Amino acid sequence: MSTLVEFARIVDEAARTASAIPQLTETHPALSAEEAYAVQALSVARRRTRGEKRAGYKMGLTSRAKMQQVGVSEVIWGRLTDAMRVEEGGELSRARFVHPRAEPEIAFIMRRPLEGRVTAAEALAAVEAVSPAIEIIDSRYKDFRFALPDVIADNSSSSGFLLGAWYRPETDVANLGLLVEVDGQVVQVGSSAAILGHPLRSLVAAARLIAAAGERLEPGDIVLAGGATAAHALSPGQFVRAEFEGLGSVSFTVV
Ligand code: 0L1
Ligand code: MG
Repeated sequence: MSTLVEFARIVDEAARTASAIPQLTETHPALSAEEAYAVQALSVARRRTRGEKRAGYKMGLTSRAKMQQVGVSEVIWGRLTDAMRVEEGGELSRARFVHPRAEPEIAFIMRRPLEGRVTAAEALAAVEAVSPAIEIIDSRYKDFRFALPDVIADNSSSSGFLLGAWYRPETDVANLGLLVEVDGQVVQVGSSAAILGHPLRSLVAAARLIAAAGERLEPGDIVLAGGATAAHALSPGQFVRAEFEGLGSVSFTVV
């Protein structure tokens, strides 16, 4: 069995059983980003064989603060499946994750295919609607610590997402104020402009980066544009609510 196939099994099992694992780069420091994306594809293929369906993509490390934290200047991406979706206003089981965190995002749903190097106008023309969203990230690595190839292999920490109401694609999402509350206390305040200066830039990057892996955005795909604030750690009993200027709110309870 090749090393990449074995790595895919390891990260997939860690996600499936909510078990923390050592970083892959501890034993394989030369693991490249390209190899890590191959591991990601193989691990998501394992989910697909268990019946999970393609739901779209997530963009990660889209804010300067997060890039600096991991020491990179390029955004990363991961794949979404239908099993990661959590109903807006519903419950999120803490037991399904290793150390989950929530971050407010803007989501796009695609109307037309989008592929390769595109302009912001071309990207917008391919969008069916935009919505406020929350991403649940969960690194499967011990202590939420990893090098860039580790996190890419681990599906860029993708583990869950919630979507709010859908709005027309021309809705201005460039610089919307937003906040995250836990049990009524504000824990994060920010702006959608933290997402690469404009969430649409993240969609442009998604089309380009995904094409490098031989894939494209398809009609019906959801694209999570990236975190607009730091991610907040989740514990059972919390009621989490993200409020977006002009777009309403997205909420869930951790059980
Ligand atoms: O969605 C994100 O920006 C997270 C990407 C991976 C890094 C992390 O898990 O914090
Ligand atoms: Mg995110």
